[in-house]
Amino acid sequence: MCRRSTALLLAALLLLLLCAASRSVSAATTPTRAAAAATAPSPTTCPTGVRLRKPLASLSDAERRAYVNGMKTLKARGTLDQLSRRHRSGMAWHGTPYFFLMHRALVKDYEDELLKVAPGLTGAPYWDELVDTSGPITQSFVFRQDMLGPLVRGPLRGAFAGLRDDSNNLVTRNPLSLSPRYQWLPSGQVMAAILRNVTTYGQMAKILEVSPHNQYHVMVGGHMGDPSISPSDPTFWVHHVYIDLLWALWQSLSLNNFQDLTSTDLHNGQTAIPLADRVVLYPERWTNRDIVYYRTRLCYQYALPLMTAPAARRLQDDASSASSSTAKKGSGKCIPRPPKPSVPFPTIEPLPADRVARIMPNMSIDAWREVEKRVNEVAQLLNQEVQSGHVNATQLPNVAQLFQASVSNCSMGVDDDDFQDSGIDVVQTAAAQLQAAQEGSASANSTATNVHSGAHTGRVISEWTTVVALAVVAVAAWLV
Ligand SMILES: [Cu+2]
Repeated sequence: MCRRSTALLLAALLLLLLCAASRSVSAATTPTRAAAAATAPSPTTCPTGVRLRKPLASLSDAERRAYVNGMKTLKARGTLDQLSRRHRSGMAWHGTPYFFLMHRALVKDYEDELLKVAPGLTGAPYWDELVDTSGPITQSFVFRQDMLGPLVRGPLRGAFAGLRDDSNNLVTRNPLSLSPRYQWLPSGQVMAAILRNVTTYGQMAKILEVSPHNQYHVMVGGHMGDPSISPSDPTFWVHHVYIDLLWALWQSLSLNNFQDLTSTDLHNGQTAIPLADRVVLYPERWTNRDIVYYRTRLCYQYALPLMTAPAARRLQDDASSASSSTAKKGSGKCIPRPPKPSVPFPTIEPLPADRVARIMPNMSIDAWREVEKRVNEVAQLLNQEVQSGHVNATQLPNVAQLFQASVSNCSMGVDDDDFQDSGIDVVQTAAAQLQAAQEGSASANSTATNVHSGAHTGRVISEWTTVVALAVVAVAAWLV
C-alpha cells in the first residue's frame, strides 16, 4: 500500500518534470512570437472603439428616432449640404475604380458627423437591399412613413417632408416602374455568385457600381437619379453604407481582395492604385491604405449578417398590422405577394440608354451593357444548375451565408495592418510605436548568443531531466 502510493507520487513527479522541461524548451525557441504579441499596438488606433453598422430595419425604436432626428439636424446645421457639395466635387471619379475608395471616405465623414448629433447610434445604418428583391421596392421597410418616407413621385413625404437640397429646391423622388416587380435586381444568390467569381478590384468596382449601386439610384429616381444632387435624399446614405458593406464583404473573401487595388480600367495606363497615395475627395485626411484597412483605421465594422427576406417581411407585417386599427395582429393580412417567377433567378432588364447617360455620364453604354450581360450570365448559369436538378435554388449560398462564412476572415486585415502610409495621426503614432517595438526586439536579437544559449540550456536541462525521469521510473518499478 505504502509502496504503491510512493510509486504514484513518483509517477506524478515524473510527469511534472517532463512538462516543465518541454515548456522551457518551447519558450526558449520562440522568443520573437512572444515579443511580437507583447508589443501589438492595434487597440490604440481606435481610442473610442469600433463602430457597428446595422441594417435600418434592425434598429430599436429609440435608434430609429435618433437616426431620423440626426439626419434633420445635419440638414439644419448645413452639414448635409456640405457633404453634398463635397460629393459633387468628386463627379469625375464615378464610373472609375476610384468610385469605391471615394465613397467609403465620404460615408465615413458622414458617419462621424451623424454620430456627433445622434450619439445613441452604434454606427451609420444601412439599407439591406437584398430584402427588397423578394417584393416591390416601394414596400421596402426603408420607405415607411416614419423612416425615409414613401417611395412615390414628387417631393418627399413623411418624416422628411419639405426637405430641400443645397440649392434650396425640394428633394424629390421619381420611382422608375419598369415592371410591378423589379425583376432586374440580382438576388442574394446571384450576388453571392458574382462576389465569389470576381477576382480583381477593378472588376468588382465596375460590376457593383452598375449593379446594384446605379440600379437603386435610378429606381428611386428624382434627386437620387441625378448623381450631382443625390446626397440630398437621405436614401443616398443608407444605400451607400450598404454598397460599402458589399465591398467589405468582397474584401473579406481573400487577402488579395482585401488589399489589392489592381484594375485594368484605370486612367493613365496604371495597373494598380497605390495604397500609399492620398485618397481622392479626402486627400487631406486619408490615404488609400487607410480606406482599405477600414476596421483598424476608420474604426467601423459590419458585424451583422444581412437580414433574410422572410424576417424583414415579418417585421414589416407586424408594423403594418400594428398601425392599422382594423387589422388584427397575426391575421395574415399583409402585403400582396408578387407571382412566383418561372425561373428562380430572373435576369435583369436592360436600363433605357437615356437613363444610363443620366446616372452614369462617365461610362459608355457598351460598358454598362457588358455589366448587365455579366449579371445575367451568372443568373442564367444558376438557373441551369437548378433546372438540371443539380441543386435546389434555396441551397445555393446567398449573400447572408457568404457574409457569415467570411466573418472569420475579416480579422485577417486587422492582424496584418502594419499602420504604414497613413494620413491619420493616431495611426501614425501606432506605426511609430510598432517600429520602436520592432527595433527593441531587434536589439534584443543582437544578443542572439543569449537566446541561443538559452535554447541550448533548455535542451541540456531537458536531457538531464530525461535521465532523472528514467531513474525515477526504475525506482518506482522496484518499489512496486
Ligand atoms: Cu456618388
